Amino acid sequence: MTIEHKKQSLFITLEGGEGAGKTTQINRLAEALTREDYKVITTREPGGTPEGEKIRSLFVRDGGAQWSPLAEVLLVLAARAMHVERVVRPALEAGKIVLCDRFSDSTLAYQGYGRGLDAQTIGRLSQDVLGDLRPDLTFILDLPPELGLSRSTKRLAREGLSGFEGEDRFEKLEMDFHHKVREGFLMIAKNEPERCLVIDATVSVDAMAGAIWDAVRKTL
Ligand code: Z5A
Repeated sequence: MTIEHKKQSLFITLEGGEGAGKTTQINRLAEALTREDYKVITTREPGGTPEGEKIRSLFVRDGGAQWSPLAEVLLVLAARAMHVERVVRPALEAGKIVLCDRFSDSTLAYQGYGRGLDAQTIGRLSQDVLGDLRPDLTFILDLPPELGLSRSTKRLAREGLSGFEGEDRFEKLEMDFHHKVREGFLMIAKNEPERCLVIDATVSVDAMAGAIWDAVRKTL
């Protein structure tokens, strides 16, 4: 017997500060959609392709690099160009639901609001990479940075990933930076309420998954 998968192309992104629960919620959402016979792919940025994962290593590891904000944008856009062309667009064209852990809102929140690069520059540089591609639905997982950082630092330590080889370059930035990033995400949500939904990330994993699932069901 062949299983008929439901065809629906939908691009959903999860955004938010460190340790907000994006990976946990993407996995929960992918399970829920798969149970309903949707074809789903999960992916992430920076990364999502072998080339993008190489850029990710440069980008998130604390190897002593002092990237300027503009250089950070160019790095993430190089990874995004590969990701959009090789993974996101083909999956959407094949009628799949794409669940992406961070996307273009992270660039505006981190390099724009966080590091101070102006939004026009980010928008101009992003134009050729994105074309007309925009997420259909974006969940902004919101929590105080102190709580998120304590969760992600514990996870990195548990997995033995802190230190020189760990993905902890951003975790090490000062608290003021993380507050600016949080405000940036909330501003993005305020400016685009039809696309973005803010999810309280201080509540339980189940409560968050329920709120996300309700919104996705309405969109399907
Ligand atoms: N970055 C950028 O600057 N510009 C860009 O354009 C892009 C990215 C695309 C890597 O991202 C870095 O890249 C990021 C921004 C920058 N900065 N950093 N670092 P990342 O997504 O890999 O980094 P992250 O946000 O630190 O990921 P994370 O630590 O894996 O967090 P998460 O995916 O949001 O959370 P999680 O892994 O699902 O959960 C973290 C821990 O909390 C884990 O132990 C869970 O079991 C626990 N958890 C999850 N949910 C809950 C709830 N509800 N209650 C209690 N505990 C929970």
